[in-house]
Amino acid sequence: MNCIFCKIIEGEIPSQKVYEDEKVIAFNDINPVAPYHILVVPKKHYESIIDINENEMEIVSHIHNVINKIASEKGFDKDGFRIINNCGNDGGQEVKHLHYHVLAGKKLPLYEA
Ligand code: DGP
Repeated sequence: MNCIFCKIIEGEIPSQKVYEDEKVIAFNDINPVAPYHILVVPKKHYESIIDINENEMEIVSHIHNVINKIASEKGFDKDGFRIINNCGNDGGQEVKHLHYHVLAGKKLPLYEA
Protein backbone atom coordinates (compact mmCIF):
# COMPACT_ATOMS: atom_id res chain seq x y z
CA MET A 1 0.00 0.00 0.00
CA ASN A 2 1.32 3.40 -0.94
CA CYS A 3 0.69 5.09 2.39
CA ILE A 4 3.29 7.49 3.76
CA PHE A 5 2.30 6.90 7.40
CA CYS A 6 2.43 3.10 6.94
CA LYS A 7 5.97 3.61 5.63
CA ILE A 8 6.85 5.70 8.71
CA ILE A 9 5.36 2.98 10.95
CA GLU A 10 7.44 0.33 9.12
CA GLY A 11 10.56 2.49 9.49
CA GLU A 12 10.93 2.83 5.70
CA ILE A 13 10.68 6.62 6.01
CA PRO A 14 12.46 8.33 8.92
CA SER A 15 10.55 10.37 11.48
CA GLN A 16 11.21 12.14 14.77
CA LYS A 17 9.43 9.71 17.01
CA VAL A 18 8.08 10.97 20.35
CA TYR A 19 6.12 7.88 21.44
CA GLU A 20 5.51 4.29 20.37
CA ASP A 21 3.64 1.27 21.69
CA GLU A 22 2.11 -1.81 20.07
CA LYS A 23 -0.92 0.09 18.73
CA VAL A 24 0.19 3.66 18.17
CA ILE A 25 3.09 5.79 17.01
CA ALA A 26 3.57 9.54 17.50
CA PHE A 27 6.06 11.71 15.65
CA ASN A 28 6.72 15.36 14.85
CA ASP A 29 4.82 16.84 11.89
CA ILE A 30 7.10 17.68 8.96
CA ASN A 31 5.46 21.13 8.63
CA PRO A 32 4.91 22.31 12.21
CA VAL A 33 2.44 25.15 12.77
CA ALA A 34 3.14 25.41 16.51
CA PRO A 35 6.17 24.82 18.80
CA TYR A 36 4.78 21.34 19.40
CA HIS A 37 3.06 19.72 16.42
CA ILE A 38 2.82 16.00 16.96
CA LEU A 39 0.90 13.45 14.91
CA VAL A 40 -0.57 10.49 16.77
CA VAL A 41 -1.26 7.60 14.42
CA PRO A 42 -2.70 4.10 14.90
CA LYS A 43 -0.40 1.42 13.48
CA LYS A 44 -3.37 -0.29 11.86
CA HIS A 45 -4.30 1.44 8.64
CA TYR A 46 -7.70 3.15 8.76
CA GLU A 47 -8.34 5.69 6.06
CA SER A 48 -10.08 8.08 8.46
CA ILE A 49 -12.23 8.18 11.59
CA ILE A 50 -15.28 7.32 9.50
CA ASP A 51 -13.76 3.89 8.75
CA ILE A 52 -13.61 2.86 12.39
CA ASN A 53 -16.62 0.80 13.33
CA GLU A 54 -18.18 0.71 16.79
CA ASN A 55 -16.26 -2.42 17.83
CA GLU A 56 -12.90 -0.82 17.08
CA MET A 57 -13.53 2.57 18.73
CA GLU A 58 -11.30 1.71 21.67
CA ILE A 59 -8.30 2.69 19.54
CA VAL A 60 -9.60 6.27 19.76
CA SER A 61 -9.63 6.27 23.57
CA HIS A 62 -6.16 4.72 23.49
CA ILE A 63 -5.00 7.56 21.24
CA HIS A 64 -6.45 10.08 23.70
CA ASN A 65 -4.63 8.35 26.57
CA VAL A 66 -1.41 8.55 24.57
CA ILE A 67 -2.00 12.26 23.91
CA ASN A 68 -2.47 12.89 27.66
CA LYS A 69 0.74 10.97 28.35
CA ILE A 70 2.71 12.97 25.78
CA ALA A 71 1.23 16.25 27.09
CA SER A 72 2.36 15.42 30.64
CA GLU A 73 5.81 14.28 29.51
CA LYS A 74 6.39 17.37 27.36
CA GLY A 75 4.84 19.65 30.01
CA PHE A 76 2.15 21.24 27.84
CA ASP A 77 -0.62 19.68 29.92
CA LYS A 78 -0.45 22.81 32.12
CA ASP A 79 -1.07 25.50 29.51
CA GLY A 80 -3.24 23.41 27.23
CA PHE A 81 -3.21 22.14 23.71
CA ARG A 82 -5.41 21.45 20.70
CA ILE A 83 -6.30 18.11 19.12
CA ILE A 84 -7.35 18.11 15.46
CA ASN A 85 -8.65 15.25 13.37
CA ASN A 86 -9.20 16.10 9.72
CA CYS A 87 -11.59 13.72 7.99
CA GLY A 88 -11.89 13.44 4.22
CA ASN A 89 -11.38 16.01 1.50
CA ASP A 90 -13.75 18.66 2.86
CA GLY A 91 -12.16 18.21 6.29
CA GLY A 92 -8.74 18.99 4.82
CA GLN A 93 -7.29 15.50 5.25
CA GLU A 94 -4.25 15.12 3.01
CA VAL A 95 -2.81 11.88 4.31
CA LYS A 96 -5.44 9.14 4.12
CA HIS A 97 -4.33 7.26 7.23
CA LEU A 98 -6.17 8.23 10.42
CA HIS A 99 -4.15 10.64 12.54
CA TYR A 100 -4.61 13.24 15.26
CA HIS A 101 -2.69 16.51 15.25
CA VAL A 102 -1.60 17.74 18.67
CA LEU A 103 -0.70 21.43 18.72
CA ALA A 104 0.83 23.14 21.74
CA GLY A 105 3.47 25.52 23.02
CA LYS A 106 1.78 28.83 22.21
CA LYS A 107 -1.61 30.50 22.46
CA LEU A 108 -3.29 29.16 19.36
CA PRO A 109 -5.47 31.44 17.23
CA LEU A 110 -9.13 30.66 16.83
CA TYR A 111 -9.61 28.90 13.53
CA GLU A 112 -12.11 29.57 10.80
CA ALA A 113 -14.72 27.12 9.61
P1 DGP B 1 -3.74 16.18 7.22
O1 DGP B 1 -3.94 17.39 6.36
O2 DGP B 1 -4.60 16.21 8.45
O3 DGP B 1 -3.85 14.90 6.43
O4 DGP B 1 -2.26 16.28 7.78
C1 DGP B 1 -1.19 15.54 7.29
C2 DGP B 1 0.04 16.03 8.01
O5 DGP B 1 1.06 15.08 7.77
C3 DGP B 1 0.56 17.39 7.52
O6 DGP B 1 0.50 18.33 8.59
C4 DGP B 1 2.00 17.13 7.10
C5 DGP B 1 2.30 15.78 7.69
N1 DGP B 1 3.18 14.95 6.87
C6 DGP B 1 2.99 14.61 5.57
N2 DGP B 1 4.00 13.82 5.15
C7 DGP B 1 4.83 13.66 6.21
C8 DGP B 1 6.06 12.94 6.39
O7 DGP B 1 6.59 12.29 5.51
N3 DGP B 1 6.62 13.02 7.63
C9 DGP B 1 6.06 13.73 8.65
N4 DGP B 1 6.70 13.73 9.82
N5 DGP B 1 4.90 14.41 8.52
C10 DGP B 1 4.30 14.38 7.31
